[in-house]
Parts: sequence; structure tokens; C-alpha cells
Amino acid sequence: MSEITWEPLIQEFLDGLLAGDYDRASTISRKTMQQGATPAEFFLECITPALVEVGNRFETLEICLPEMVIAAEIVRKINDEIVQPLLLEDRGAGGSFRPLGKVVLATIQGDLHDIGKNMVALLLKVNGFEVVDLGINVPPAVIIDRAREEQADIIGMSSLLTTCLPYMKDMVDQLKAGGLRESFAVIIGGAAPTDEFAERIGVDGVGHSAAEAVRMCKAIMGARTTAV
Ligand code: B1M
Repeated sequence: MSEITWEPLIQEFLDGLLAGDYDRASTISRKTMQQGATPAEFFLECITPALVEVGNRFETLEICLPEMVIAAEIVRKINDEIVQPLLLEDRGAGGSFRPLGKVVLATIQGDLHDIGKNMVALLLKVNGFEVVDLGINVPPAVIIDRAREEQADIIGMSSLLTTCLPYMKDMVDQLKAGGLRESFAVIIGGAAPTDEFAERIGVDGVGHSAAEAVRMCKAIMGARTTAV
């Protein structure tokens, strides 16, 4: 971990987001990584808390939906143009490698949030997984069909909206009804699902950060390899 003091940077980055100022926010991103923060660290320590604060201000009506939309758009651009290329560089020379496992990943039906899900996809790739990203607002049946088609090892679902949690349960119920529950490990994550919810619907894991998603997937594939 770098020796960076994050609080002032979060505040500056947040100010950039709330002012709709891409240049300001991207300059802070570049500068912080030049000072030694890794891209993953910057995402976790600066982007994520700034976005949480954007959400808090939306909830307390200090800002309106268009401001939240603009903040999210700036973060998407910074992720695509700065964070992701640097993270992929860290992956090394590339070339042929045998993936650790295949993950079919989606933001569940009804939910359009994808900043966190995209980071999960990226970190899984960086850590050697093949990821089939189905995008946002994906119905359970579509996830299952695709997981079968792709012969995936793991299904991952993300949700930030509590109103969409029933679709996660529905996905697991559909797997059970089709006799497919044992065919895939299922992990969930995002701000909405709690540990208690995960246990109740019977998934193999719940994660609250992209790093946890990677740990869960590695543990699942590790367990499978040892079991063979
Ligand atoms: Co929305 N939004 N939003 N929003 N939004 C939240 C989620 C909210 C908490 C804000 C608030 O009120 N405080 C609230 C949900 C309340 C609730 O359900 N309890 C909310 C709301 C209400 C809404 C709308 C309904 C607003 C409206 O229209 N009136 C609407 C819903 C649209 C829809 O989805 N149908 C809406 C819309 C939007 C925008 C489009 C403007 C934008 C999303 C843009 C986009 O994603 N492309 C947006 C944003 C940006 C947010 C906040 C501010 C930030 C979300 C984010 O990107 N966080 C959010 C506030 C908050 O989260 N506190 C909020 C950063 C991201 C890195 O974290 O996604 O949690 P997160 O991902 C983490 C971990 O959770 C984990 O790893 C990630 C990386 O570390 N993780 C997994 C995620 N998926 C995982 C999967 C795994 C494992 C780990 O395994 C498979």
C-alpha cells in the first residue's frame, strides 16, 4: 500500500465529480497514480468513497439525478481511459494463458448500475479468469442460458438496488428447478445483497468489493481443482 493521505484527494475528486469537471477529476487520478498509488488502490480508496458520498448527497436531496448521472459518466470515462489500461498493463505480456475459470457476470434485471460490476470483471480478468460480461438489466433466464452455452464455472450477479434482490433469488430458484444448481457456483455482490440474504437464497458467496469477488472465485476454482 502506498503512503498516500486519501482524505484530501477524495474531497478534491468529489468536488470535480460534483462540478461535472472531467479534467479536474482525471488530473487528480493521473497525479495520484504518478505518486505511487496502484490503479486498484486508487479505485478502492478514492473513486469508491467519492461515489458513495455522491449517493449520500443524492439520498439527502443535496444533489439531483442529473448530477449523479454526470458524476457516474466522469467515473466511467476515468475507468476506461486511465484505470483500466494501467490495470491491464499490470497483467503482463499477455499471450496464451490458461484461464483459472470462466465466469458469466451480469448486473441483475431491473438494475442499471455497472461501475462496480465492471471493476469486478476487470479484476477477475487481471487475475486470470475468463469473463463473459452480459452487461446490465439481465433477466435470470438469460444468465442461465448463457452460463450453459458458455459452460461457465461460476455465475456472478451484481446489484445495487434492494428492489432487484428478488431477481437474484429467482435466478437461484430457476437453477434449482432446472436441476442445474450443482452445475455452477453462484456468487453475488454489490451494495444491495447482505450476508444474511446470500445465506437465505443459498449462493456460494457474497462479496462487497472486487477483491472479494476475486478471492471467492479463486477459492471456488481452488476447491474444484483439489477435489478432482
Ligand atoms: Co444509483 N442508487 N440509482 N445511480 N447510485 C445508488 C445505488 C443508491 C444507494 C444511492 C442512494 O440513494 N444513496 C440508491 C439505491 C438505494 C437502494 O436500493 N437501497 C440508488 C438509486 C435509488 C438509483 C435510482 C433508482 C435513482 C432514480 O432514478 N431515482 C436509479 C436506478 C436506475 C436503475 O438501476 N434502474 C439510479 C441511477 C444511477 C445512475 C445511472 C445515475 C448511476 C449509475 C451509473 C452506472 O453504474 N453506470 C448511479 C450511481 C453512480 C449510484 C451511486 C452514487 C454509486 C454507485 C457506484 O458506482 N458505486 C450509488 C450510491 C452508493 O452505492 N452508495 C447509487 C461505486 C462502486 C465501485 O461500488 O457498485 O458497490 P459498487 O461495487 C463494488 C462492490 O459492491 C463490489 O465490488 C465493487 C467494486 O469494489 N461488487 C461486487 C459489485 N458487484 C459485485 C459482484 C460480485 C462481488 C462484488 O460478485 C458477482
